[in-house]
Amino acid sequence: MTSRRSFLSGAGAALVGSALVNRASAAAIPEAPVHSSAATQAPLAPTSGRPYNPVVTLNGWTLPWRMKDGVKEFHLVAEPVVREIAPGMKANLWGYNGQSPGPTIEVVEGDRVRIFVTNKLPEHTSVHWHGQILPSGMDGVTGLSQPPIAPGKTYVYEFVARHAGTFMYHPHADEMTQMAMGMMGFWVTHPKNPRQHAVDRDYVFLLNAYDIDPGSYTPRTSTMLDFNLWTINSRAFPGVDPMVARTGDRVRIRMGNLTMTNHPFHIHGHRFEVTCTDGGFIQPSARWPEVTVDIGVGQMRAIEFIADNPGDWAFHCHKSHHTMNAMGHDMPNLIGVDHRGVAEKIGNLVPGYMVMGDKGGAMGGMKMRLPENTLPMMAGDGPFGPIEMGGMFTMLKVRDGLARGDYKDPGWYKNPPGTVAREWTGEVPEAARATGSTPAAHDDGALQVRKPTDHQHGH
Ligand SMILES: [Cu+2]
Repeated sequence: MTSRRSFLSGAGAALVGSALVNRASAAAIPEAPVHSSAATQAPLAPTSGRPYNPVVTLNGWTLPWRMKDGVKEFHLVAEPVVREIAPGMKANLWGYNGQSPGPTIEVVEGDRVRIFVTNKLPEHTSVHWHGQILPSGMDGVTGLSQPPIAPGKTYVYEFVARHAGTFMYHPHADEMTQMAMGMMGFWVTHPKNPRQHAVDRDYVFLLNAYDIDPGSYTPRTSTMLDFNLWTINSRAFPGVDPMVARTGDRVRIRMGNLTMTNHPFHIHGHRFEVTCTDGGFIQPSARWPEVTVDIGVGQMRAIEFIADNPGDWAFHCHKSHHTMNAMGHDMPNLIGVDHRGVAEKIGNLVPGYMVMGDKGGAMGGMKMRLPENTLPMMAGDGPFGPIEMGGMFTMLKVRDGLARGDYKDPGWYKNPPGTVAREWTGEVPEAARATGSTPAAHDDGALQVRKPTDHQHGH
């Protein structure tokens, strides 16, 4: 009886105590906003702290904060999420605050930042603030700079964002698994002076890759190189939103690479300069023009250009396998093989079988039967037919007279009359061909074609 009474009073005390703790912690820890959609959200204009020009996260969003005694407070929740990779395919990933990648964090040079990290994963985690110059104990490397954040626990990080630039965050805990599951987010530290490095439109995204077997939902986490989904912010084209600009806008695109290989990103119709890396902004005198920038593993690059060429321009990784979705890999090469009737016969035995490089790459237009939850290898539809692209591909859409802050997809470009490549219906002269075996070709020092069966002639 006595023990029962003391048990009850003890339990009551514990209840009162935990209620107090909950009230206290509600004040101590800011709310953790959650986002479930993969649509690009409007830039989040700052409502407290120093002014800055916000970025636009492609198919993502910026994490709201609260000011507390002059400190910017954020709350990240590491948790399992469902991400739509593109219409028709969803993946079971891990991320932050409802999505993978997690929300973009935007602060201003000199800000004191406090970030609460709650772990709702089934295993321990940590967060590393890639590129930040901070105290060693805030660097987020499990075992080296801090103990692991156990499931259910909340840790707090605090440091000053010391220099303006382009950064990211990701776990330094069971990385092979956690990065392969999509745990990462973008971080932008804006310059103290909002006029410094100012642009009209500032887009950000991370490059990631997944290995999700056709017909399944969860990435294989032990894959080292042979990924089958190459993604921009965990979206594959045609799931990647276009980047929109008004003619004459100065545009910045910031990209970070958290895959296992490099990605040479290429722009059409424009030239750019690399203006910022994860080490900070580059002096104008040290920049040079490019149309492709290689983004190495673990690197970030920001490019800038004037969008002075109206149109719909491809913007993509130049590795052709990285603009393919899952079905593009491990296919036999049957170019030149006479397979009349064969494809149909094999197709009956092997669903999804198709012939590559035949009939002018009919892949994009072919409506093949796919396993559930599987993207066609290249799927985008354009104004002139299938775009025959997937993966790390999107578009820059430049239009005259857009309003400032208008990021809506303007639809397809209306080309001025006479400016579209067209079929030639006139006479087609015979194409000149070099045979390579004429004496003239030798004398010119032109390309010599060695013909192994021809040894008895010449020489
Ligand atoms: Cu690539």
